[in-house]
Amino acid sequence: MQITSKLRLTLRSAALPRSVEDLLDVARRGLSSAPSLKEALAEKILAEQERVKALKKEHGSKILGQVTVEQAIGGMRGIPCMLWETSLLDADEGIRFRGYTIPELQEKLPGAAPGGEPLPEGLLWLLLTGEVPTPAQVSSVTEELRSRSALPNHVKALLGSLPAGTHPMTQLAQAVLGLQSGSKFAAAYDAGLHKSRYWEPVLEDSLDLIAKLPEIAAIIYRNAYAGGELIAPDPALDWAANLSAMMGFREHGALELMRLYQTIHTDHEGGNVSAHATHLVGSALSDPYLAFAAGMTGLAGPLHGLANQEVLRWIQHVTREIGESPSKEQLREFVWATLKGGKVVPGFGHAVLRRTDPRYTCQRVFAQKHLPDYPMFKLVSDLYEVVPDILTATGKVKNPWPNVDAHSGVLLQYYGITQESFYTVLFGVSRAMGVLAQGVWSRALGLPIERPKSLTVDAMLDRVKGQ
Ligand code: CMX
Repeated sequence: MQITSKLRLTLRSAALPRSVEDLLDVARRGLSSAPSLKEALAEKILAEQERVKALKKEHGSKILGQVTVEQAIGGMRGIPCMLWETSLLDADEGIRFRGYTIPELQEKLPGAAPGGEPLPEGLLWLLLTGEVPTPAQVSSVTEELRSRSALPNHVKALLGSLPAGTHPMTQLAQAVLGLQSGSKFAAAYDAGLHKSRYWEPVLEDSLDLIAKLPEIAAIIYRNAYAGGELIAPDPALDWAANLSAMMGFREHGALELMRLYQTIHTDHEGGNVSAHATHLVGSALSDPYLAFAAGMTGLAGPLHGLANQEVLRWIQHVTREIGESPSKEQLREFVWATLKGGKVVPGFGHAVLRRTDPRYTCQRVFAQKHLPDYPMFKLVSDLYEVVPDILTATGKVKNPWPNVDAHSGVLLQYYGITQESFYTVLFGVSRAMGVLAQGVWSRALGLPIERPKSLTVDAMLDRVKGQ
C-alpha cells in the first residue's frame, strides 16, 4: 500500500517521464517514508519551470540593468545577466545559500554531532531542493555518495603517472577529465534522450563526481606529500570527514574543520570564475565532468581560488622577513612593500563584496574556539587590523576587507595540512557541490547555450557616439 502511494507521488510530483529504474528504485526502498534526493528535487522542478516560464512571458522585455562601456571593458562587473538559483551574494551582507546565511546554515543544517559544524551533504540537499533537510535526509545523501564513491582504476593510474611536481590543481582537472568516459549524460545524449529529461543523467553524473572527489583529492595529496602511501576510505565516516581521514588527518578538530570548509566554499553565486566557467561550458551541453574541469582550471588562477595558496605563501614570507610576531608597524611596512612591488595583497578585496566576507568571519570564529593561541592566527588577526586601512589609502581598492582565502590556510596549517599548493584542491572539491547543483537546475530549466555579445573598440565608439 505504501509502495503504491509512493509510486503515485513520484509520478504525479515530477510529471516528467520516469524510467523503469526509477520506479524499481522507489519500490526497492519501499516502506521508507522519506523521498530520496532525486524525488525531492523532481517535486520542485515542475513548479520552478512554470515560474521561469511565467517570468519570461510576463516580464521578458523588462530591464534588469544597463551595461556601460566601463563594465564591458572591466570584466563585466555587476552586469545582471545570468540565472543562478543556488545562492545569491549581497555586497554588504555576503553570501546566502538558498536564502540562508552561513550562521543560519550552521544552526539549521545537521552536523556529525549536536552543535557541530554542518555536514556538507545537508547543504547539497538544500542547494538541489531548496529545502533544509532532516538528519535522516542528510544521512541518505551520505549513503548515496558512499555508494557512488568507487574510483575507477584508470583514474588512480592516471594520477600515479603524472610527473612529480605537477600542480595539484592540474592533477584535479585531469582526474575529473579522466572520469568523463563514464558520463551518463554524454551516453544518454548520444542515445537520443529527450531534452526534458537532461537533468536526470546530469544529476547522476554530478552525484557520481561529487562522491569521487574526496578520494581523488586524497590520492593527489598522498602521492605528492606522503610517498604515495594511500589510505582507504572509512565507510563509517561522512563525506568531508572521509576526505580528511584519507589525507591522513583524523583528529576531531580536523574533521570539524573539513566539514565547515567543505560547506562554506561550495557556492558564491554564478559570476565568479569557477562557477561561471562551469555554467558556460555546461550550457553547450558538455557533460558535468567537462564543465566542472573547466571550472577547476579557472579556480586554479591566483586571483580566484589559488589565492588561498598565495595567502599562505605571503604569510610565510612575512614571518621569514619580519618574524612570527611582528609589530603592527612592521606589518604596515610589509604590506606597503607588497603593494609597491606591484603585487596584490592576497586574501583581501573582492569583485562584488564590500564588507568582510562572512566565510572569513565563520573561520575566524572557528579559530577563536579551536586555536585561540596559535601564533599564525594572531598574525592573521593583526593583518585584519592593518591591511584594510592601507588598501583604502591606495584610493583604488573597492573592497579593502578580507575574503574567504585570507583565513582558510592558517586553519589547515594548525591541523598539520601544511602544503599550501594543495589548498585550492580542497576549495575545488567543495565548489563541486554548488556549481554541479546549479548545473542540474540549468538543465532542468532548459537554459540555452550562453552567447553574450562582444564588441571591438571601434564598435563601442560607434555605439557611444553622440550619447
Ligand atoms: N591588493 C592590492 N591591490 C588590490 C587588491 C588587493 N588585495 N584588491 C584590489 N586591488 C586593486 C586591483 O588590482 C585594481 O588595481 P588596478 O586598477 O591597478 O588594476 C584596483 O585595486 C581595483 O580593483 P577592485 O575593483 O577593487 O577589485 P577587482 O574586482 O578588480 O578584483 C580581486 C577583485 C579579488 C581579484 C582583487 O581584490 C584581488 O586581486 N585580491 C587579491 C587576490 C584574492 O584574494 N583573490 C581571491 C578572491 C576570492 C576568490 O575568488 O576566491
